[in-house]
Amino acid sequence: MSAFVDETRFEVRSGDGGAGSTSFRREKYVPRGGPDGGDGGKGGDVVFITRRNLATLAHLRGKVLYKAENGSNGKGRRMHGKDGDDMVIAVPPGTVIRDAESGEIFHDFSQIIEGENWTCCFGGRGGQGNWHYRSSRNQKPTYAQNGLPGEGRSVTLELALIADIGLVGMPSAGKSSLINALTAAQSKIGAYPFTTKVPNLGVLRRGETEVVIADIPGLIEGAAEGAGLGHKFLRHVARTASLAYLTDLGEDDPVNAVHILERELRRYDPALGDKRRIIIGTKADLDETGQKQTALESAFPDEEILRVSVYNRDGLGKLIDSFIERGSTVR
Ligand SMILES: Nc1nc2c(ncn2[C@@H]2O[C@H](COP(=O)(O)OP(=O)(O)OP(=O)(O)O)[C@@H](O)[C@H]2O)c(=O)[nH]1
Ligand SMILES: [Mg+2]
Repeated sequence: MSAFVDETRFEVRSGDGGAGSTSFRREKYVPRGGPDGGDGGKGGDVVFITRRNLATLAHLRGKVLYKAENGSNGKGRRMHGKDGDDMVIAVPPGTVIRDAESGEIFHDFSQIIEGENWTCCFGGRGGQGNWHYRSSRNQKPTYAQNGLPGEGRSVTLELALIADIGLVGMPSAGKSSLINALTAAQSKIGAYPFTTKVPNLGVLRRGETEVVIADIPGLIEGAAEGAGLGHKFLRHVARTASLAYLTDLGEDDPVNAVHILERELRRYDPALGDKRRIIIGTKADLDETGQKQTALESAFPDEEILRVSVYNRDGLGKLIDSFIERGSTVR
């Protein structure tokens, strides 16, 4: 399996236009033929295109320049030079292309669509051959146009997974256990923090409804300053319709964990803190008396709070109902 790459940078360059030709007819018995230089071919474009079978940017890693082909030069007998081939770069849906220097977004493939394309650099136009420059005053033009150069750009590609519900929580809150219980995902589970190093997607299905769930690495206080794995993975939940805040009912203070999470989300992007949310008390089997759950309910009286144990499957049915009801809102 290829490594998960969700950010990469490289140069792109479209092809130069081919030069127009300076040529004169050479025919038997016609000593001084007229101009017949053909036009140069157009340089190839650089085009990004979405492919749904791609899940990462790993296939683009390591190469520093993607260049389209140059147009060929024009030739005698008014022959047009061949246009250069386009450089077509396949990316997964969810890829954001930015100017590597300014950070400005050039294009955002924000929909799950196969074959959406965007031209990043247009190839240079081919030059006109001397045939175009003939006139009554100049029947022997020795001038032909050069092709226009292609354009170059430095781009950064970022992949933001597209999901309906994002699971956020402290390390070991039980995010991966939950996505594995709900979907066919096989996210790694471990009794140590930061088991999950890369985001995982899973699809929860009931009848016609599909809900895409994203499991992302754990967040800790100070993630915005880079603590733990930092908060860059939050880009993967930036576009979800809802967030599920997972808080471990086996811990001393599940209420405070929710506050810490919300704070870290807001520090990354205030809009994340404002997203629709559902609070899920995990590891309900460790809260035998229900005391932790009660604390959550009184701290967030107006919110939807669920309680789940992946160990004894307690509360899973209700949670599935709730996730399905939020439904697939992306597509
Ligand atoms: N008792 C109990 N333990 C659970 C439950 N769900 C998960 N665990 C345990 O909690 C630990 C952490 O689970 P993970 O699913 O890896 O947690 P995570 O939130 O994905 O953790 P990171 O990827 O490190 O952020 C593992 O040892 C799990 O077996 C549960 O319902 N009850
Ligand atoms: Mg995990």
